[in-house]
Amino acid sequence: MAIEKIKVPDIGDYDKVDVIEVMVSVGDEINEEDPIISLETDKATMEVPAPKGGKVVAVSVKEGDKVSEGDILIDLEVGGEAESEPESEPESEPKSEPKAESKSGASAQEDIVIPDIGDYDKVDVIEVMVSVGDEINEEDPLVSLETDKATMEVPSPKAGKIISVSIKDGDKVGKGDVILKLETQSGGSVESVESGDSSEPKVEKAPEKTPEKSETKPASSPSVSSGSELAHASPSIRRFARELGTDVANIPGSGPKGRITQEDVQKYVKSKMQAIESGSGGVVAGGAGGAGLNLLADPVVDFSQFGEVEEEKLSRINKISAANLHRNWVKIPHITLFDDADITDMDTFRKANKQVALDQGVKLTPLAFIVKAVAKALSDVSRVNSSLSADGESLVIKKYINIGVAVDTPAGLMVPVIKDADKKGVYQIAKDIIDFATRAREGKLTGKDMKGGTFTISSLGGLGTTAFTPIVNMPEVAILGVSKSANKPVYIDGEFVPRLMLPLSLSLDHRVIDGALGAKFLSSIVANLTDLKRLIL
Ligand code: CAO
Repeated sequence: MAIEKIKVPDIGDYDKVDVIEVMVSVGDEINEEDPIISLETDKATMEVPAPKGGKVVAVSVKEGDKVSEGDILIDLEVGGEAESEPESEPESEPKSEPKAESKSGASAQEDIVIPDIGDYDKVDVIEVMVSVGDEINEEDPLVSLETDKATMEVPSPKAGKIISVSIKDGDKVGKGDVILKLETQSGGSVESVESGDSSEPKVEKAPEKTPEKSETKPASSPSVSSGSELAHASPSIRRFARELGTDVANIPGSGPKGRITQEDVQKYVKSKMQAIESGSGGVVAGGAGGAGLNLLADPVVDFSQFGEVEEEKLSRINKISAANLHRNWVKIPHITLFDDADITDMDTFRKANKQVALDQGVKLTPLAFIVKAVAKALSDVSRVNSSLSADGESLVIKKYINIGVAVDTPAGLMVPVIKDADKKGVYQIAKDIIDFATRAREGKLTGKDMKGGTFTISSLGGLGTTAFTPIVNMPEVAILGVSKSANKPVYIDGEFVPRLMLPLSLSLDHRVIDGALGAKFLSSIVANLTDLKRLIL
């Protein structure tokens, strides 16, 4: 056994690149090529694969770090003898493959490599268009590469059957790197073949990224699309779209950074055909029909003509949560139920224990009790603790109860998750909330802290509000909004008495939970908060 330090490989010209995800933890057994971390530059997202398999014994980076070539990522315990230079060479040279005998008319295997791509050293692979087993013709596109100035396709210099593919989306490649191994029928040279004699990669100008400020999108274009010249699509996808008689400008991309894939083109054309068949032809692309999501394009307004303005860049978290909230708002048919919980007794109990808790370093706010009450309600009404399966065919009911708590931070909203909330006491939950809120505000939460939630609570109780309509945090199916408690007159036994009432707002995914079940669940939370003794049942 030997310990090897796995470092950041050559990542081109970039220095101090954002770590957006760490995919391994101490104790993980990983295989060669398993992704270790995901990095993001302003132009691309790339994964760093493990150069060999082994057991992770230390992880030196976390999400939010910035790393450069040579920085240590993990310590890996690998089998066999320690190497004299215990540093991995992550971007290893293409291994020299046993070369096939050259027999005229017999099959031979050839490495197809990246041809001369001009002045570029390492460029991004944005799309690998072939897979093992594919039969390809000469000139068929193999990969699409992207520099900051151009997108280019590398065509195959020969016809044959693909035996193996050595690169994947997100890799960086340079002249001579092996793309794939091809079994050809003609035999001939078994040398590594630069992709095409005539094979200058086909270059297409990279999309201009900044639209004209004054440009106004036609009302007919869906807001998710940008103009043809702005669409993020490789030359072959543009050609494919043209062949089907459509324009990439109309097609929303589902690939990384909104890239348009072949499947996107097919889906778009299919939806147009269906619209035509159903008599609403053309509506999908916009028009006055009002069907579907034929939204008007966002208005482009020069606000400075009306007064002084200041532009503030959105943080990465702002942008990620905006995209998630938008999807959740559009895709989930929401209903929101409201109720007030009488927390008079709970608050008396909380206040009586506040100092005791403080002596143990715990600030006891109503939220810890609310988390506990919700955990109990989730175990009693388990359908709420579920997610729709990706194919929409079934409901996945989770046997664990992990409650996310929305935390307001200077960088935006974050949702750390209190794991196994049903098994924890109120003190422990309060501790978790303080720990998460502190780390969230210091930007120290890890990806793991925010994963695995089964339900979310968003509390504005410390700030105010009497009610609000929170947005369900997909793939969860419900979220509880908590507003500020207030003393209100409640009619009990023939007279009005002052009681401390806590307003609750429960938003539901109506595809999964109907109003009756939602009301049952909300009543259960209210009952748990009103009578804390229920929590020990
Ligand atoms: N009613 C009345 N008072 C409340 C209350 C409620 N529902 N909830 C909290 N309070 C009180 C607390 O007791 C505390 O008072 P004291 O300091 O006198 O004890 C005060 O309000 C502040 O509480 P807090 O906010 O520090 O603590 P918390 O446990 O209630 O919440 C956290 C922690 C991290 C959830 C909260 O600080 C936060 O970030 N909330 C924002 C959530 C958010 O933005 N949601 C998104 C809404 S939709 O976009």
